[in-house]
Parts: sequence; C-alpha cells; structure tokens
Amino acid sequence: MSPSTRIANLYGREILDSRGNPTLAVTLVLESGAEASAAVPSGASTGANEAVELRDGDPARYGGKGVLQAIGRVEGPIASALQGHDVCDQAALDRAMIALDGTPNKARLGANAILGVSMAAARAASIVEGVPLYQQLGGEGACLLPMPSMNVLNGGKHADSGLDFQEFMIVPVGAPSFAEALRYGAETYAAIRSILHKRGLKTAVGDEGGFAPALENNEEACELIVAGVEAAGYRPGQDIAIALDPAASSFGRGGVYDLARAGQARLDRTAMLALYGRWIDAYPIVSIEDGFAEDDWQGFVEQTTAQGQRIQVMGDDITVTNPHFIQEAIDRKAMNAVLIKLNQIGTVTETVDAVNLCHKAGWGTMVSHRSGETNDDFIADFAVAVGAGQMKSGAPCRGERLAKYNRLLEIERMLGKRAFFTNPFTNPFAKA
Ligand code: 2PG
Ligand code: MG
Repeated sequence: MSPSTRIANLYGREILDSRGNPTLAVTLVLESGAEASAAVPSGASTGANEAVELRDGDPARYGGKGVLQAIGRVEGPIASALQGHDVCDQAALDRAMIALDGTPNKARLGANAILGVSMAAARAASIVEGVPLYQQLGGEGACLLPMPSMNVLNGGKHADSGLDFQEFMIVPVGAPSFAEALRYGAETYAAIRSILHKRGLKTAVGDEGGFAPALENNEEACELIVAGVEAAGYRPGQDIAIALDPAASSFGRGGVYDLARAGQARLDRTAMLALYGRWIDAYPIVSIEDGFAEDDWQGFVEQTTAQGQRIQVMGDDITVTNPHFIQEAIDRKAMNAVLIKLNQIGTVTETVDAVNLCHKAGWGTMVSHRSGETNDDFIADFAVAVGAGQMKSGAPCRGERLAKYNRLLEIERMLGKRAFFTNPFTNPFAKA
C-alpha cells in the first residue's frame, strides 16, 4: 500500500441541512495530505427500522438536534480505528466501522457518523485513483443514467398543503436522454406553476421543492399534473408518467388509513387498494412507493399480486435499504422494487449489497435523496455506479435538489457516447 492511500485523520463539522437542522459533514485526510468531504442527509418520514441517527438531545442547542456527539464519534473512536487503513478498500473500512459499532442498527456510533466517513472515504479513493466517483464505485461498466422521478407536488410531512400523500412525482419516460428528461421535467414544473397561479393557488414550495397548494383532495393533485404535462406540450403516459409516494406510514397503522387532511374517510386496506386501482385506471401512474404502511406487509403483498403487473410496487419505510428486510420482502413477494437510501443503512458497502440483492431478484431500484438535504451530490454518482436505473431528488427546484440532477448532467457528458438511458417501466413493469 502506498502511503498516499493511507488514512491520516478524520474531522467532523456541524452544518445545516435544507430545513435548517444541523447535520454532519466529514472530512477525511490522507497521509499524502489529500482530503475529501461528504455531508449526510436526514429524513422526516423515517422508517422505524432505519439505522440510528445520533442526535445530542440537548434542548439548549438546536432543540436537541445537534450532532456534536456524532462528531465526537468520528474524531474519536472511528478515527482511531481507521488511521493507517487503505482508503481504497471500502468494504474493509465499512466492515471495521460496523464491527466497532457492534449494534444491529448502528446505535452506538450513529449511522450519521459512520455514513459520513464511508462516503468521504469513497470520494477520497476516487481522488487517489484519479477517476470520477461513479467509476470508482461502479467500475468501467457504470454507464446507466437513472430515470428521474421529480416530486412536483409536496404533501404529508413535507408540506402544509392539505395533501395526505407525501409525493406526487413526474417521470419523463419518453425522454431519450437524462438531459432531455430533466428538461421535460422542468418545463412541466413551470407549466404547473402557471396553472396554480391562474387558479389563484399558492406557488410556495415544500421541503423537496414541489408546490404545496391547498388542494381539495389527493386526487386533484393527479389531475393537476396531467394538466401541467399537457400544458407543457407533452403526452401524459407516453412522454411523462406519474409516480407516487403516499408514505402511508405517516397516516396508516394496523391496516387502517386516515386520509383526514384531504377530508376523506378512514380507509381499510382493501379500500386503499381499490383507491390505487381506480387511480391507476384514470392516470398514467407507473410507480407507487409506500402505498401501505411499514407495519402492513399484507397490504404490500396484496398490491403486488393485484397491481404488480401494471405498476412498480416499491418499498421504502418497510425495507429501509436493509438486506435483511429486503430478503424478507423477496421471500414474501411483497413488492417488485425498492427505494435505496444510504443513510437508512449507514455504509456505502451495505447500500451496494442492498441494490445487488434487489437486482438479483429481478427487482427495480430507485436511489433517493432525503427530505433534509445538503448540496452533496454523492447519490448521483452512486445511482450510476450501481446501475440503479432510477433516482429521485425532488422537484427541479431548490439548490440541494438540483445539485444531484446537475451532477447527473455532468456525468452524462463525461460518459459521452457510452452514456445509456432507458425507460425502466417498459420491462418488467409494462402497463397493460
Ligand atoms: C421518502 C423520503 C424522500 P424522507 O419518504 O421517500 O423523499 O422522505 O427523507 O422525509 O423520509
Ligand atoms: Mg418514501
């Protein structure tokens, strides 16, 4: 091992995320003096089984949300354990941190502390190797740009919009390249803004950059999107489809779903499934993530059986990027795709394992931002590296969302003729 690839030290910093909450940035310094940094995101609608985000709990600072303890873990035990290690051996570094933590959910060191180091190490390795991050993580064959799902209407825990459902996304399935997909999305987003304006509705945005208007009910959001797609000159379904993340754990428990915000009744599992069925018939929906709550495996299984040939049924809170839960989902045939978030599991290596497990089962994967983000664009490279095929990073609005999309534009340019972009919903999730 050359001295230039050995880890000399680690530093943590408390920075603010896109909601103004503290989060962690980590800088890794090599013996050569080269360094790399990474910043960790933070969710609002978190799954109960996600790896633990270490927060100080000191009410005198940031309402208890400070991350000084996590910084202490980075600069103390993690730095001591990793000093002298080869930064290019990502798996060994991640294994060392998992062993040092010793808990099943990274509760001792904190998944935020561990992930910050893991991501900074991947970046440092790419600098040492002199290759872009996507190539460092994915090798020469990494050339698939992800289909973006852009969250143009925000509800649930991400906005006061009156929508129970958290995310209404547009998916430019007919676009020939990532750059064109982003253009389709931005033009549709602008058209939706004009429609809202004309209707006298608010155009202020939610946590993920989507509009947060006071709509009458959840279904009106689908109608609004179709109107926006058409107003922008695109064909609903052929050029631009719809993906939903109801984030049903936020309003459902024990198989009962409370759509109170939009003035609708409480629905049981069967009624929820019927509602999705009606929407799939009426709107060009290609994907539903967390249509049922994290405690409702039966809801997922029933939806996959009933609707899994027509749409992508995707887990997020229920699978939490954890190979253990993903395997359970595979065994139960509970979905056909999984949302992938690095900070749900806490290391780069385990996240790659989660993706590979899905792909081996023939399932789709969508790499995801968190609602609390930074300008770190790691997930863009990560999505290309693992050949995820899909990515969501919010609306084409707000700097922390665009950092990822803009990085994908750069990657597409760097790949040149080797760049590959395709509609993941043609196969095996073909619409009838
Ligand atoms: C989700 C995410 C990201 P959060 O539910 O998929 O959009 O939200 O980061 O708040 O968990
Ligand atoms: Mg989700």
